[in-house]
Parts: sequence; C-alpha cells; structure tokens
Amino acid sequence: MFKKVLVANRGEIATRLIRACKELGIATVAIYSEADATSLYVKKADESYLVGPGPIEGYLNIHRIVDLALKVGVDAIHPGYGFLSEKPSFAELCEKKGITFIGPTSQAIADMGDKVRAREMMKKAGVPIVPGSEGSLKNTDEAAVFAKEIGYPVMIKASGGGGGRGLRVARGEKELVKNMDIAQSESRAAFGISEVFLEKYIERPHHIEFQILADKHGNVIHLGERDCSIQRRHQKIIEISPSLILDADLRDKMGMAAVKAAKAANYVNAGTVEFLVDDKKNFYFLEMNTRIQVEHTITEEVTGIDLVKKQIEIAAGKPLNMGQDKVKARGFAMECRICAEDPKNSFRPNSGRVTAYYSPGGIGVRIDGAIYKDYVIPGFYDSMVAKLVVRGRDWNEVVSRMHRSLDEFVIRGVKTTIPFLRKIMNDPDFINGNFDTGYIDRKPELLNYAEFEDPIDKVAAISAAIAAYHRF
Ligand code: MV4
Repeated sequence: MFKKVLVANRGEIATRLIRACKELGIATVAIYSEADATSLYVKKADESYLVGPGPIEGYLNIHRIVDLALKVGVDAIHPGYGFLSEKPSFAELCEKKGITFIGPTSQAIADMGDKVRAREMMKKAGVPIVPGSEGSLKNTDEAAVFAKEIGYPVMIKASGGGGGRGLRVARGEKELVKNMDIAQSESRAAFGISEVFLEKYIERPHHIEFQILADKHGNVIHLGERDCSIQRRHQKIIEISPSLILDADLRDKMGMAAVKAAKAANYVNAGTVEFLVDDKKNFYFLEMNTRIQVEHTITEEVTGIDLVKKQIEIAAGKPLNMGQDKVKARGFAMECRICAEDPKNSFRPNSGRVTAYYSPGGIGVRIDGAIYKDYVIPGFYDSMVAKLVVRGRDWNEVVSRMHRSLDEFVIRGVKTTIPFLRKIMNDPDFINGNFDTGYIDRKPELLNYAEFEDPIDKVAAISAAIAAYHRF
C-alpha cells in the first residue's frame, strides 16, 4: 500500500480524499493557493504546500505538482474532480515519472475525452449509442444530408466537448446551417478543435449514470445508478440513487452495458458511464467520465462501499475481491449541492464571510463540506460549498429527511441555494418522481420563496433597514 499521497485538489473533495487516506493509514500532502490558505483541507493534511501563482494556476501546473510530489516523496497523486482529473497529459506525466496516478490510464482518459472516438468504441463493443453520424462531419452540407437521413430534431455536439459544452439543437435545416457554424467556432474556441458530430435529439430524457469499478486484474463491476436529471445549465443540483424510473430488469441490462463499456475502454479504477433514457425506456450511451464525481457519495450511501478507498486500493494493485453478486443497494440516497449562489439573481455566485454556520445532523445525514463560521468564501472557484447527503429506507423517508435537513442547515452572510432546494422538496411533482432534465426550466415558481424564514434574520433585516433609514 502507498505510504504517502498528494491530493491535487481543493475544497470539499480534498477533505474527502484526505479522510479516505487517514482510514487507510496513508499520509497526505495538500497543495493550496493563497486564496485557500484558510481552507479546512489545508489543516487536515499532514503536510501542505503553497503553490502559485494566483488562485488557479498552481492547481493546474502539472510539472510543478509532479516535481513537488517527487521532492516530498509521495507514491501516488489523487486528482479529485475538475482541475487535472481528466487531463491525459497529467496522467501521462505521472506514469513517466514513476508516480501512481489514482485513476485510469492516460490512454483511457484520452479515448473517452474524444466523444467521437468514445462513440465508435462503444458501437463496436455493442453498447447502444444514440443514432447519429459515424465519425465527425466535414462540413455543413454533409451534416444536412445526414440530418435528413436520421430525421429532425438533431443535436450537434463537439467532439472535444462534454458536460454540456458545445451543444446545439436543430429542428430543421435552416437551424442546422446556422448552428453548425456556431457549434464549430464555439468548439474551436473552447477545445481547440472544431470537430463536431450529429445525434438524433432525444426529447426530455433522463440522465442516468452507472458507477463502475475496475481493477488491474480484469475485474469490472457496477455499483448501480444515479439519476442526475435535476440540472440547470448542465450543472447538477440534486442526485438520487437508485433511479425511480428503472426496474430491476432495466437496471441489470444497463449495468451490464456499463460494464461492457468499461471493458471496451480498457478501463481501470472508478468511472461513470452516462446514459440518456427516453420516455420509452430506451437507453443510449452518452459519455464516460474518467474521474471520481461530485455525486459519488450517494452510491457510497446505498452500497456502503467507500469509493475513494477503492480507488486507492485499485491504484495500488489490489484486486477488487468482490463479484457483482456482493454489491447490494439498500434504500435510497439523495445529494443536494449547496452552492453559494443567489437563485433569484440567475444563480449568481456569491462570495464573502460566512457569519453563521450550523450543519444538520441526526440519522442518515452526511455533510461533505468546505466551510465554517468566519470562513471567507473566495470568489475564484466553483460555488459549491457543501454537499448534503441523506439516506433513508424508502423514497418518502429520503425526501422528508432531506427536507428537515435543509430546514436545519444554517448558513448566513452569503446567499445559498438552500431555500431553493427546500422549495423542490415541497414540490408535488418532485415528490411524485415526476422529473426529467427539463424539470428546473419548467418550474420558475421554485424561485418564489421567502428570503428570510428565520425570525433572527427578520430582526437583522429590520435593524439594517432602520440603520439605513437613519443614515440617509
Ligand atoms: C443529448 C440530449 C438529447 N439528445 N443528446 C447534455 C450534456 C451532455 N453530456 C449531453 N447532453 C445531452 N445530450 C441527445 N442525442 C440532451 C442532453 C441534455 C442533457 C443531458 C443530461 C442532463 C441534462 C441535459 C440537459 C440538456 C440537454
């Protein structure tokens, strides 16, 4: 087993990784920017090093991080999510310098990062993909011919894209011509390649993703699915496991397809196979995420398996030591992403001092968080400040538990998504499992919540108003 691991990330996921290392008896090394000097994970790690310059660059400088890793004598690096987690060049540099990258090979990251190549590999392996173009499209004429063949509406996707970037829907030829140009130049700007492809557009799909684990000895298992349909602008808001729309038979079929996908990609370590599920319960491979994801927590809660520990053990060469039959999901789990954003102001990120903090507790409640009272949330990073994860024996219990946990959660000084999430827990459509990827857009009324529901806040608001009145 490794003796020392470098955590190449920040925020809640850095803390999450350090926790797994501690339980495995592995020493940890953190890196931080000046903006993160007061972050919790910096204090929780055994050693911490300032990396710069500025708030972002230090977390992305692959040569500096690997040099530091060699200097402080770590065996392995965990990249977390975001930042360097899906950069083939980083995994490759680690491979070259003899440091274990806790994740898949650079080859698998590169293969799955190229959406056209990933589609081809899945098709060859017999994993269902959305009907669409073979390879990338040379030009708009070729796209128009092809779109006529499969029928409108179609979706234009960037080969270098993923996570919702470089997507355009076209409902007819005119729209296709216009959007091809936009998609190509957007793609060139964002990913450096203008390559795009077409897929039949699936209306109002569910986003269902399967967690897989693959060891270095050829064993691959899946740990069931997460329904991540509740999103806004491709940012997930709530994740649920298991999905309410799958029955045991479809779960088995999709799970086997996910395992097949991982094997086709020569995949090792933890990964996620994303599918779209249409209203007739047809499922299609969408993409594969080659990292630990934000929402891995809900899979941990229903299976009882520590995914980060598994990642570390797999990277160290340990066999999985569990067959598919050993994976048992119990009850339901739900994650709400708590973001420092103002939902009423187009979800604009908020930064500043946390003036009060009290986290919920009790049976079935887990917080993976990054903030505390008097912490100053920097404005440079992702706005997610905590993940509230609850589990329950059934759907009703998990919804009511999430509702009361959101009621308990006190974060003051910055606006958060908590009151918005609370509105969702009260929504009959949500409670009845009536949601798909269009849910948030269809429900502007979720923004109609009272800003201050706590009497203490009312006193503070009234005092502030009186003070302002006397000043002017
Ligand atoms: C689609 C689609 C409909 N049809 N592809 C969005 C994220 C990226 N991974 C792919 N996405 C989609 N691809 C076809 N052929 C609809 C989406 C989509 C979506 C998917 C999952 C979750 C939320 C979404 C929101 C809008 C569009």
